[in-house]
Amino acid sequence: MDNAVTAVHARAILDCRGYPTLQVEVACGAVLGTANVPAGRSRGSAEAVELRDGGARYRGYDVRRAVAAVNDEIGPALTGRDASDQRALDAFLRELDGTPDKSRLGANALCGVSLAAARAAASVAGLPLHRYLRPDSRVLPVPLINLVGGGRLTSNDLAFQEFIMMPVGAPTFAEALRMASETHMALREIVVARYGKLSANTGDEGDFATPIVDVHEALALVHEGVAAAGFADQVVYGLDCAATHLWDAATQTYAVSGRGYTTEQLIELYRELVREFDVASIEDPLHEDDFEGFAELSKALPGVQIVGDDLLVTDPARVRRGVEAGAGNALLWKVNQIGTLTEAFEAAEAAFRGGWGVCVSERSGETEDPIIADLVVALNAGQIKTGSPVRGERTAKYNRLLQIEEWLGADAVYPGREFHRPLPVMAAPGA
Ligand code: 2PG
Ligand code: MG
Repeated sequence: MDNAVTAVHARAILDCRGYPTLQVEVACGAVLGTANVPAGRSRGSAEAVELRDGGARYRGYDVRRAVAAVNDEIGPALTGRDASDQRALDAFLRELDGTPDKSRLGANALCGVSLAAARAAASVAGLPLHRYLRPDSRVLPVPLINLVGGGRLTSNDLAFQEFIMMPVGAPTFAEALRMASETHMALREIVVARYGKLSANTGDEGDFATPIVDVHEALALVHEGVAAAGFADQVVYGLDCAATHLWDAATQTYAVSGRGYTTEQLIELYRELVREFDVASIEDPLHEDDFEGFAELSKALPGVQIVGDDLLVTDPARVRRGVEAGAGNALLWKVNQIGTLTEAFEAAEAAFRGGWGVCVSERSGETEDPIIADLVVALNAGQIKTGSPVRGERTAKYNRLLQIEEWLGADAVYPGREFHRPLPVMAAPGA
């Protein structure tokens, strides 16, 4: 069998923040599939457990235990298994781990093996990964470009984590990316002129970490950059509020722009921002356990995409609960939140079946691995969030999408303003 796993190996490498993470290789004979594991910082508490060592090395962030889990336990157990049967392989990984949250072997260990196996199987088949996973995939994503940042991913006092432009008026992905790049350039000039040279420092995703406190001012700044670049009528806006990290359970309020907001007041603030700016997508507007609040907000803002990240953590069960409760209308999709490719595809399928959108996402701690570019095309998801169009770990994804778009040629579809249109239900890989 050409697809039989013959060896599995993991090593520690560095992510874009300089923290250790895993690189995993799965070999099927002479063919090698490699994948790097990303890491979040602004995480949901229901995410699968990422194994870190504690102790002194790398200030506790070392991943020697997860590396050993792959090299000493997962690798030998996987040898001889079929890398092209992703479902069976992922089910085996889950059984081997044996815990509901993947805390024994580590979701980082499992995720690296799951993704590297898919890559190995695609290489054996002689296909690019997106084609291997879905032969009919052809939808390029609208990029959700994080231009101004706050929250946990920067060092300023802005509450919401990401202020996003969405180049929905572009005819192709390549043109959307040009618009994003030219806007980033224009915005830098505005930021330097208004807030001073040091203010052009960037956050973890290449977004500007300007010393802004007021969320209106941050959205206005993004809009100003877009307008200065000449794209005002071709762009809509998005937010990732990451509200879990603004929530104070004791006072039942959110800390935004220097004051406390009740849930009702925060919903009113979103209404205001949607009225004032062309906001088309809001991620994690409320904290990670507030399914009812998400449902209320979705009713209050018809036509706006309400995305669950920390709320749903790419967990099929939580996505189904969200769909039933009407708690939003889109899933933020991150494989390492759940740990295996099969479960992540199941989560996307549950979202699609519910008529929801799916936005494929990077983590703030990324590497140069562009795998999510192939995965977003494989899902026909139509949306990707992978930071500003700068820094190698972000441009790796954008550049891979340029390559795929060119390969697809006339078959490529850029969904533009239809980014949230419910798409055909996708079968999980290996189905
Ligand atoms: C988010 C992400 C990525 P992290 O909240 O959506 O933008 O952050 O990877 O730190 O969870
Ligand atoms: Mg988020």
